[in-house]
Amino acid sequence: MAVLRVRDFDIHLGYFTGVDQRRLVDLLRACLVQAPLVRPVTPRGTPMSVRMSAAGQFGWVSDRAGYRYEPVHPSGQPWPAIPDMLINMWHDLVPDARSPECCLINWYDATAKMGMHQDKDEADLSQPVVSVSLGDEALFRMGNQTRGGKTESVWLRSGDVVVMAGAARTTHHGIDRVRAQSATLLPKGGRINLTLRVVT
Ligand code: MD6
Ligand code: FE
Repeated sequence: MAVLRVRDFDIHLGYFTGVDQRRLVDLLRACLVQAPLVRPVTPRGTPMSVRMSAAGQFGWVSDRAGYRYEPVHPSGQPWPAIPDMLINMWHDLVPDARSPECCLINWYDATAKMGMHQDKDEADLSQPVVSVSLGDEALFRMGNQTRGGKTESVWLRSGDVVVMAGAARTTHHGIDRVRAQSATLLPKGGRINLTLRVVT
């Protein structure tokens, strides 16, 4: 399988086949029945454009009280288990890492985006983040350890998996835009991004 290396990010092109992607979407739908998507607000009260849920021991939550990992969904219910397909992918791609404790589920509609950021709310930044793209294509921008500077962008397609390890783990990155109706995986369109993380 082809691996594209851009600025320390390893992008595994087409890691999941079409059949696997459809199976994964079915498993995620079951997760979202137990832990429905919510639209988070930033600590300042601004609604984010993505909708979020999670699976695993922890989910990442943002509200007026701040950004943090929580062991339960805002409803008070525990998060569902991370599907085995994703656990197997994790151990295949990052065999030396600890087991993932969170699979963040982000749903992007055609207008959603994610500003440049670092993922730094986890206790052990030596552990990787692995990110799965499903559905519509998205323009993924990769920057630097500090804000600003030159960047490089790549269109992520359904089934692609990005490994953020080593220097890439703390590199700024974001999603500029989603290309509407560029995939048929999700009947109503949109994009699902899964990020698996070790939290503790
Ligand atoms: C992506 N996502 O959607 C990359 N980070 O391909 C992220 O970098 C990300 O979706 C933190 C929280 C949610 C995300
Ligand atoms: Fe991120």
